[in-house]
Amino acid sequence: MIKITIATSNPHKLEEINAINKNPEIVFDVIKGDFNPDENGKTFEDNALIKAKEAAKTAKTYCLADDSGLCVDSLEGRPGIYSSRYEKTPEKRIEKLLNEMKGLPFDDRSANFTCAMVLVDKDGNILHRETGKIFGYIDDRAKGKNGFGYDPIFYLSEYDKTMAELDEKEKNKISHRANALRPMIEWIENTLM
Ligand code: ITT
Repeated sequence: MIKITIATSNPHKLEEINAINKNPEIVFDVIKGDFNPDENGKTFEDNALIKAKEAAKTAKTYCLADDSGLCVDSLEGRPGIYSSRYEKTPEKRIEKLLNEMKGLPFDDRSANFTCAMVLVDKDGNILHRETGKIFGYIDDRAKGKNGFGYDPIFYLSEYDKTMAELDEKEKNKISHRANALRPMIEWIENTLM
């Protein structure tokens, strides 16, 4: 069995990571106590590494960090790495983004969720990195109750639903997080087990 600490204060991430992982020999646990490192990197990858290294200082296990966000093409990639700091609450973040995009036609509403993952050893040395994406569009209003964050406005034309209207199983098959975690788990199975 291999124990991996998830370097996050966001309980949704642990839930989704546990749902995506199909290997019972890999056990994910969340970092204990307050966890709020200064995410002052310039990319998702930089910020994932900051979180993973910080977690390793106290966890003393393998640590996996997920830095993720929503990148809107017509806003030059914003909110991007600032997704969680765009406004104070998830509802206000959605409202701000919808206002910024008011009146833009469908073709100008393309976006992607990106998830950068980095795995470090107990001393904070980088072992492996993966990045996953999912492509969609920003809807003109919020729909659905599942998931978290910007899911209610992330529209997937192949389902004719927002990410928050998909059931959790479906989201965890196709999400940016799944697209990063699946190859990460494969690497762990092939290299550490
Ligand atoms: P940690 O830094 O402690 O992991 P966080 O929520 O602040 O928690 P990030 O810095 O990676 O995490 O910011 C990610 C933000 O991007 C998150 O708060 C959401 O607003 C958004 N986001 C990430 N993944 C998402 C998803 O699957 N669905 C909807 N929104 C997502």
